[in-house]
Amino acid sequence: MTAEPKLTARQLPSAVRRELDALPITDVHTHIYDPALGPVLLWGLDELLTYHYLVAEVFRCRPEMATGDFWALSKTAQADLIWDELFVKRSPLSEACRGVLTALISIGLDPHVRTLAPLRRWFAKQNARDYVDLVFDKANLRRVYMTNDPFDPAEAPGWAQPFARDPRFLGVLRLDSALMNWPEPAARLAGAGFRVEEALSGQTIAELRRYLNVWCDRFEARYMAISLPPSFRYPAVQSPLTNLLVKAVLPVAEARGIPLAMMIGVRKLVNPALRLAGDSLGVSDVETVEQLARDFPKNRFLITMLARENMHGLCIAARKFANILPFGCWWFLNNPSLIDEITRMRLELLGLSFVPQHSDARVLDQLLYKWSHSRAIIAGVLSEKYAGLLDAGWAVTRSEIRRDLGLLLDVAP
Ligand code: RAT
Ligand code: ZN
Repeated sequence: MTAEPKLTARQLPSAVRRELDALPITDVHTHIYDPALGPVLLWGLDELLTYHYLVAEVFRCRPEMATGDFWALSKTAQADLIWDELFVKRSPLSEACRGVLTALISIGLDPHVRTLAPLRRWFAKQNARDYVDLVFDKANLRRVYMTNDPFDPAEAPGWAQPFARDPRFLGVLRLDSALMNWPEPAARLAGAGFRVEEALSGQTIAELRRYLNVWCDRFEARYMAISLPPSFRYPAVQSPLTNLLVKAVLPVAEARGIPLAMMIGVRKLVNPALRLAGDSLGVSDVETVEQLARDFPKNRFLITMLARENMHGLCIAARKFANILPFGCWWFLNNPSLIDEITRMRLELLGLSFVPQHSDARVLDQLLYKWSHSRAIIAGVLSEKYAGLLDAGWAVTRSEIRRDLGLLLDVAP
């Protein structure tokens, strides 16, 4: 048997790139759905163009446009307007715009059009199930984690009856609708048959745990997830949210052996008129994450934060607590320059013990660009890091690179 050849410095970049392109990825956070759940799975041209990242950008081109006038348009008319403003009248240089081009080109469509009619004709011939296969194949994905919310009116009907699950779509119980802004969710939970009261009595906590277990069972949830404001603190005796997390969520997560994903740093609806596009960010408290990890050593925490300023602190927290797993470059951090910086920093501080990226795709088609853009950056950063090993006198083979990439991007946390 001949030993596997060691890669030279010249061979490294293309070897890393090829291995990463060939790796079927596990996408740990998306907003796309098993096609059996019906219309909650968004896909196609008009959804792609009315993505809230692009909605925010169109208002920058048309500051005089009343938000109400935009929302009054049909989805098709909104997409036409976005195409005209962001792709026809100016070059589509932003990351969200570039993504649309990558997505269209990767399925063989020519985006050099002034009106969308020719592209719409192609999409009109597709059906959701076949399109899922096409996108998974082109983006080379093994599986994606959904964001499942029992109170989402678009999603809930799909779960009313059992159905044959597509094993590529893993369940995640999203907690925001049951926990945030307490006591608002109390009536919602009570309406769903859980005997909760506004006061956090023993019965309320017990019933909330029952809710979590019922829905983790129904979704076959691989983790629970919540998005949190920058003001989130633990310990915080007076905070209903912190109390609910500590008394209801963490015990259930521990008993089920599943992690809790905390996505920290969102300031919801700073501009409510922009709806989904109206959220902003703030610097969050890394000490809170450390204290939770220390006080709940049997729980596992998947953590992502929205502020660039938190990225270094989160790496250090993960070095101190093995039950913290940093994941992804979330939302406003999902841009090439920032993915490059954050991935570099995480590799330097954490080796291979983090999840470099998730897509956060809200529209199936976005998987086509979010992953190809991220693969390119991650491959570039890794090539440099392997080159550093060669400089130090260490040898690297293709199969070692393949193994390492799997540890980063094909994990089911
Ligand atoms: O990135 C996004 O699309 C955000 O609107 C959110 O979905 C965020 O990722 C979240 O899961 O709360
Ligand atoms: Zn998300």
